[in-house]
Order: sequence, then C-alpha cells, then structure tokens
Amino acid sequence: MFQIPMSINVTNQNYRRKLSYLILIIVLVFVTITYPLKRFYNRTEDDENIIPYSDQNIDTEHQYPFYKGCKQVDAYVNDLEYHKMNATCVMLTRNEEIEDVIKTIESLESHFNQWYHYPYVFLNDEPFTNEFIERVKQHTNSDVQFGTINQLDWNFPEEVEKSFEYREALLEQGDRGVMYGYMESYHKMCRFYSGLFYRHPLVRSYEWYWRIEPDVDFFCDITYDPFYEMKRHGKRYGFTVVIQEIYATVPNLFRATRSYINQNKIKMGSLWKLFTDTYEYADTEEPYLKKTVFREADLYYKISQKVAIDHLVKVSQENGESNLNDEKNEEGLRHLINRAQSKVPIFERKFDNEDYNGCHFWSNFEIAKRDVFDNPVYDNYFKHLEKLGGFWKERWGDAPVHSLGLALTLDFEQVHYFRDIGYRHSSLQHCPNNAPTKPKIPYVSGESKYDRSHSTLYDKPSEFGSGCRCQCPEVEYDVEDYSFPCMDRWLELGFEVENNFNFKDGKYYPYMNLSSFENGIKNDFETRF
Ligand SMILES: Nc1nc2c(ncn2[C@@H]2O[C@H](COP(=O)(O)OP(=O)(O)O)[C@@H](O)[C@H]2O)c(=O)[nH]1
Ligand SMILES: *[C@@H]1O[C@H](CO)[C@@H](O)[C@H](O)[C@H]1NC(C)=O
Ligand SMILES: *[C@@H]1O[C@H](CO)[C@@H](O)[C@H](O)[C@H]1NC(C)=O
Ligand SMILES: [Mg+2]
Repeated sequence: MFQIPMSINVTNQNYRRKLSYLILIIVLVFVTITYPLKRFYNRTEDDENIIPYSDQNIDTEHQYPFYKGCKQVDAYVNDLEYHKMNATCVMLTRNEEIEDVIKTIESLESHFNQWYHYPYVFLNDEPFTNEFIERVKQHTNSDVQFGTINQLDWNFPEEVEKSFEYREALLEQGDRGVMYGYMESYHKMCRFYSGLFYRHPLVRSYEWYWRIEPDVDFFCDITYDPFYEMKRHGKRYGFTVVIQEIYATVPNLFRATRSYINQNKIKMGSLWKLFTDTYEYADTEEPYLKKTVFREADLYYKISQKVAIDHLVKVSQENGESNLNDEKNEEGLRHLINRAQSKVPIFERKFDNEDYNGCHFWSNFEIAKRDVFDNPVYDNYFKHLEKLGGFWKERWGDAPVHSLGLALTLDFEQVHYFRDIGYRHSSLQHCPNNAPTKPKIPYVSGESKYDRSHSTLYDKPSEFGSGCRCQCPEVEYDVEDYSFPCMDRWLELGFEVENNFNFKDGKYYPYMNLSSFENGIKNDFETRF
C-alpha cells in the first residue's frame, strides 16, 4: 500500500515556488493556444508586460468596429445604398433633470446627431413642463416628442403597493444597503425599462432606438449611422459597457429566469454563454471533475492534478514503497493533499447546473432594434418576472433583466460592441484610442454651432485605435480594461465562435474531449521532469 512519507525533502516555500511556476507555465501555454488575448485586469506581478485590451487589436471574425476612424459624412449619406433608418433616441427622465438632459443632448448632437437628425422621444411618469419642453427644443433641430407614462403602467399593481410586504421589502433592502434598494422610484424605473418602454406608443412607432440618459458624455465623433450599420451587419443589439452586477440586487433573478426557460422550453441563443457558466462544460464521467469543473481555466488545473495523483497511485501500487525523491510523486502528493483539503465549492446562483456570472450590458446606453424586447418570448419573460415580484422584493435592474432576456433569443453574433464610441455614465467610462489618421478626413460641421474645424485638441492616433476625433478625459482606467470577468468573457466568446462554438438550441455541447485533453497533459507530465 501507498504510505504517506513523513518527511518530504523540500521546504514548503520551495514547493510553492515550483507550483507557481508550474501554474504560470500552464496558464501561458493555455492562453497562447486558446486565444491571443492577455487578461489585463487580473494580471499578477509576473505579467507586468501584459498590454491592456485598449491597446490591443481585439477584432474577430464577427466582432469589429463598423469603421475605424472618421467617415466623410456627406459621401456616406449620399451613397446610393444608404438610407436613413426608422429610429429614435429615447430618454426617460424627470422635469428637474433638465440641465443634465441638455448636457446629454449637446454631447450627442455635437458628436453625432448634427449630421443625422434622428428624432428624440422623452418619457416621464409625470407630464413634462412647458419649460422642460422649450429648453429641450432650443437644443436640437430634430423632431422631439414628449410622452407621459400612464400611472397604471408606471406603478406596481395596486394590491402590491398597498401591501405590508411591499413597504417592508423596500425598507429591508434599504437596511441591508442594497444599492438604491430603498428607493421606490428606482424600482419603478427598473421595472419600466425592463418590460414597458418598448411598448410605449411613441417608442413603438419606430423600429430602432438609441437609449440615452441625462448627464452622460460622448467623447468621439460618430460619423456613420449606427442604426444602418447594425442592420447591414445583421446586428440587433449594441452596447458600450459590459460589467458585473452587484449580486445583492438580483439574488433570485437567475432562478426566476431558469424557471421561465424550463416552463416554456426556451431554446436560448448562443449569447447565453456570455452570462452563464455550465457545470456540464466538460464531457466526463469522472465524478470529482463533474462537480468542480465549469470553466476551461479550471479544467487544465484539475486535470493536471488528476494526472499527477494518478501517477502517484500507480507508482505506489507498482512498487510498494515509492521513491520519495521522485519529483513527480511529490507533485502528486501535494495535489492529493490540496484536493483533499479543498471543498466542492458552493455556488449561490447555481440552478439547473448553471450559474449566472452577473455580467450584463450596461443598459443606460443601448442601440437596438425594438423587437429584441418587443416579442412574445421576452414579453412573457417580463410577465413571469413581474409575477414573482422581483422588481420590488429584490431590486432587479433593467440591465441584467435585458441581458438575460436578450440571451433567450439572440446569438452572440447578433450583438455588437461599439468599441469606437467613447462614453461616460456616472463614474465609469469607455473611451477608445483614435484610429490611425490616413487618409485625413476633414471635420465638416452639420450645424454651424458645432463648428470645430480648427480644433487641434484631439487625442493622438494609435495603431489599433478605432475612434474618430476622440478627446478622452484622463481617468485612471477604462472599463474595457477593468471589466473583469465580463469583457474577458466577451472576448473569449469572440474567439470561441471562430473555433467552433459549442452551443446550439439552448444547449451546451461538451467543449472539451476530456480523454484527448487528458492524454495531452499526461504526455507533458511524463516528459517534463
Ligand atoms: N420620469 C422618471 N424618470 C426616472 C425616475 N427615476 C429614474 N428615472 C430616469 O431613469 C434613468 C435612470 O435613472 P438614474 O437615476 O440615472 O439611474 P442610474 O443610471 O442607474 O444611476 C434616468 O434617465 C432617469 O432620468 C423617475 O422616478 N421618474
Ligand atoms: C416605423 O416603424 C414603425 C413600427 O414598425 C411603423 O409603424 C412606422 O410606420 C414606421 N415609420 C416610417 C416612417 O416608416
Ligand atoms: C475523445 O478522444 C478519445 C481519445 O483521443 C477518442 O477515443 C474518443 O472517441 C473521443 N470522443 C469523442 C466524443 O470525440
Ligand atoms: Mg443614470
């Protein structure tokens, strides 16, 4: 029988160093073979040279900016193929936010709409004041419409609002410090954007919309028509920021989503992979792996562990007392101890063998086709969520609801990352490098008040830049580089699509053939020392 040797002739430190080298090698090999991107956010001191995403070329076959750098607007618009789209800019807001509303309009007009003149729709749960309407009209030449949201739509059902549980739920979320949890109006806003905005008659009179908010900034010129390009490229939903939700706001959202999927036998689109981890990731009958492996990154470590332990067991069976100085045995032993000490992890969000990773597109910016939401699958999804009361029992945000809801029907390829659009909302921003500037496109204003043909303040161009005349404010970080794990996942998926995507009809296909994968690792192991 195998016996645990009482003294191992290496110090703990020595071992740790070896192990970290080993892991580093594994990670490096792994990263190089699977995709050429290096994670920036999660880098360690050893990875000082890793280049931030924002300075890399991250294009893949299906994901790339429609254009890099500026277009000549006149020529673009006069192209015979081009036609203006049935589209509008939509903002839900309150009268008292007028100054911030104007800031947004000026920014959007100056960087985009002075050339394209798409109309605006403003929505409010109260009537807009004349002052609000006049001020808005002073700041754009485009058509502007103002809509009031019916109180029956805006509020929760009367019996809910009258109930003790409703008040208590808001208070309790406040006490727990759930972000905006105590704010009744915020809950209503999230509910409205989750399930009602796309049914408002003013919004329904357009096919496409661009959602905007008060007090946001655009930093680059958008000299092409994003609606038209989306249509041309088969895209239906576009975003600028993908980020992780605060878990406390949505503890039961994923459970509710899974129950809707199960009841209605929904076959999700491949976008589902952006938001979920599956525990059926690897094709294996090995019980330990089945329980613990759900990401490619875990797979490599766990199988290496298994290979080393298998080796140890085999050697000890073959010659009773094993050679304690054999480094392979030593590694196996360490792994065995590690594995024995490690628990099968508990995942709070695991339902139906899946786990929501909390990622979502930030919905304060959306450019989309209205019917990505205005369709029976999504609409019934919203009704299902509404019935469960999560918009007040918890503080389900419209962003995670939109994202999971989109994934019920959309494939990854139908979503577009507007990498070239510089955008700030609250304290987060994404702002691209300017594209290389040849040929030089002169600035021609669409409206004289936006003339800046003599401006020289634009950021310097950069090799992999995509922006047009960006002026990015100096900030510590760009969300593109720091949105772990969501941007990483987004980019991984881009490469997975090229490498034969393993998702179809709402089901994962085992991505890894574990026997052949294991054989590869075994070979490495045997020849390594
Ligand atoms: N009419 C109206 N608009 C609201 C209300 N609450 C939020 N909004 C709007 O909904 C959007 C999101 O709200 P905001 O406070 O910016 O939330 P945040 O972006 O998540 O911090 C903004 O466009 C607000 O103007 C409300 O009670 N009434
Ligand atoms: C835009 O699309 C909406 C919804 O499909 C339709 O009702 C409307 O007539 C269209 N408007 C134009 C100008 O084509
Ligand atoms: C996986 O690989 C093994 C060994 O390389 C092979 O025998 C097996 O048929 C493969 N399984 C699948 C499902 O491809
Ligand atoms: Mg906001």
